[in-house]
Amino acid sequence: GAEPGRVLSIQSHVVSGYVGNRAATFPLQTLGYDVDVVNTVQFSNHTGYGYTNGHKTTPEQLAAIFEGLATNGLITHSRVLTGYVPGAEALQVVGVQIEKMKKDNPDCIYVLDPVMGDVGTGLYVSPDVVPIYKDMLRLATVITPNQFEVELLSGVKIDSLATLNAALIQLHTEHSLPHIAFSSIPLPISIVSTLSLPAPPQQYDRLLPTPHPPWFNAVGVGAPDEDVLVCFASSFVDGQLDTWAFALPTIDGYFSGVGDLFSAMVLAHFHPAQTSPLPALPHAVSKALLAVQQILLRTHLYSLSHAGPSGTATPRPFHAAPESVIPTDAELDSAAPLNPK
Ligand code: PXL
Repeated sequence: GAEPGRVLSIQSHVVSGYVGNRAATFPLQTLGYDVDVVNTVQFSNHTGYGYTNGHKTTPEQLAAIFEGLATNGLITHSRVLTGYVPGAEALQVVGVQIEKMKKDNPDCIYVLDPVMGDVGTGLYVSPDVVPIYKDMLRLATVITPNQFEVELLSGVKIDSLATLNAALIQLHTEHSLPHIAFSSIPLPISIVSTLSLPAPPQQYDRLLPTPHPPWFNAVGVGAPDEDVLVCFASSFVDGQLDTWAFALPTIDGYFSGVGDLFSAMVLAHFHPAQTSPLPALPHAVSKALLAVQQILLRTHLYSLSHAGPSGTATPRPFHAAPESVIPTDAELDSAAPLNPK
């Protein structure tokens, strides 16, 4: 039978740095999950360096790992996460494995991060993976695409709230996809202020700023467009579409693996039966955004202490979030369930 605390995470491994499994495993472990790790590549470093060396796990090698686990009765995970899989044939093997897991346990929670590229960098996997991801969407509980990936999967170019909505509806309906957590797109504050964000319950005040949040003026930068990141979450369950938007102050700097941390935290905090204080998806996204924001803030401070304000660790200037949006350590502690079981 399925074991509630067990996660199977199928992503990249880098020797130096923290992306893929290196960004997902430890945070999941701190939340009490028992994480089984399949590495889709072993690279020296992430591909953002411009030079990377190492190996991709071949489709045969991936199939062998899954076979070994299955033969020993070790596939009892109640949650599965997939991220960077650069080749089509390897992705196909992963897809077959997920299909088996869902067949054996339809309640298995599958978070699919369709890692394919970014608006700035373009596609960074083989183009042949796109149709395979489209086919895998029907297996997913939650997907965590960025804007580039939503556009590729839906075929809709996002340049307004109307096209954003159309893209999300297309993905939900065409693939019977229940949940989408669309992580952060920079939006003009003029649009953000027209979104009807739900009034957050009291205990979420620091996680879910409203359209005119206290930090908006407190940041004191006149809120140029790039200072607001908006994350959209949408659920399509029993024919009903519900959407939520989360606005967050931007933390400037060059960070890698942020999407990988985000998808892992969405997986960790998604509890399907939950309805209160928020439904399962906005709850998970809220928790995930808080964790990501805290880790980025601390990473930024750490890089400053190493490199100095003009050092290379964080090349762009930083607009500190005001105290009001930074949870205390006590709040952080109480925000995370220590044991998901
Ligand atoms: O963060 C996505 C990612 C995962 N794995 C590897 C990467 C990247 C992005 O550059 O290079 C190896």
